[in-house]
Amino acid sequence: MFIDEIKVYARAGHGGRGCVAFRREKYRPKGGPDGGNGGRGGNVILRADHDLNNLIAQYYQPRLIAENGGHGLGKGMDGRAGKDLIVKVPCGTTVWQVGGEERGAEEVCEELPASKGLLGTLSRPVIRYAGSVQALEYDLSADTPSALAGSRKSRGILVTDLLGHGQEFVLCRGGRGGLGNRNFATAVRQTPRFAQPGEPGEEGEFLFELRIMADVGLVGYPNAGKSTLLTAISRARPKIAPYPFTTLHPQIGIVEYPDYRRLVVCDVPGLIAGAHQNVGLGHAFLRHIERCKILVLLLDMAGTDHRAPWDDYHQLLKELELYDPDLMARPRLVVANKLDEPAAEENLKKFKRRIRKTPVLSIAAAFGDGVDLLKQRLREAVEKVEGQD
Ligand SMILES: Nc1nc2c(ncn2[C@@H]2O[C@H](COP(=O)(O)OP(=O)(O)OP(=O)(O)O)[C@@H](O)[C@H]2O)c(=O)[nH]1
Ligand SMILES: [Mg+2]
Repeated sequence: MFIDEIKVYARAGHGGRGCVAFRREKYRPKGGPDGGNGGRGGNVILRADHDLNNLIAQYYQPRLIAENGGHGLGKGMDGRAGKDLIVKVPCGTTVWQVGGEERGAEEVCEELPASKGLLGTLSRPVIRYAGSVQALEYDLSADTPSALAGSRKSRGILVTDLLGHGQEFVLCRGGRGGLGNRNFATAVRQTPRFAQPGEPGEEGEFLFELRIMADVGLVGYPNAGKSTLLTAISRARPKIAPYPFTTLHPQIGIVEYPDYRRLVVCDVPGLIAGAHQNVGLGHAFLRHIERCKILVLLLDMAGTDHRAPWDDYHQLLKELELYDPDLMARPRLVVANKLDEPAAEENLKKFKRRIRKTPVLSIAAAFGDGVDLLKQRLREAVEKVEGQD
């Protein structure tokens, strides 16, 4: 199963209660207050991991709840801190806060109800969820590809975008532990019979959205031979069949070069006219090409499905533009496939005549013809993009 979008509930651990206790010991009458402090609650931390390629773990475990802090105890014993919950997510995961209107830090402040025997209010107001505050502080331009920033429709409040392997983000902060009664002893109040309760941990509902971070995105009509090409240039073995929509989920392949340079290539399901409006397999998978450094437009030059390649070309560009106009600025290679078929030669001539300025690379993916040159071109194009960054 391939999951690229999932809603989760996250809650950090609550802080432990402070303790009300008095020292009892032989020969030490009225030993004074010695209630320990509560431990802090565990944080919910997201960590990007390049070994993962989809959000299946969150599909099976959509509630991310960190451990609570331990309560304080007598004899001055502090509660233990709650363990942080580290959640691994694939690189390229964007986190949105959902299910709550945008709130400022002041508005989410909330005081604990006063209760008998406890310190009525905390000195610091409790913040239920301060995620929106973190989101505001997050600098989009710092580590997000410029092509991404601003191009997406909002899906809530953007909380974070995890790109590089090992990048971490504290999604929900654990509550602080309450202070034990020994902290409240003064010269005039030597037996404080109250302690602080712990703060609640932050909580919220979030949408995790994965946009695969590949170097090259393969775009084309169904049956154009995208999966065949991926098989020819990498060790990936996606399903190949002579009917449309064989590929239902994005597939990843690694192209290796003799000098150990590697490129990540992403084969997405076929695009058809109206895909941006959810026709065919829809536009859900189109998000996976948003972060590709270059795009390969693969055309079936033999017209096996009785379509003209130049119509396909214009339609593909139109769909990409309608989905996200920024994609038009992305460097792209136009590749003509199935050149082994008799009709392809003639079509290629016509195609080149109609689309004059665009260079076209011709291959026969099923037979490996022209594939080495294509690999070279892919590398050059990717390195050019990387050089500009
Ligand atoms: N003659 C010829 N057939 C090819 C070539 N490349 C792919 N095919 C055939 O085209 C058909 C479709 O290939 P796929 O690789 O599954 O196409 P796809 O673009 O991944 O299709 P979807 O996953 O449905 O979007 C298969 O029957 C392949 O054998 C080629 O270079 N020459
Ligand atoms: Mg395919």
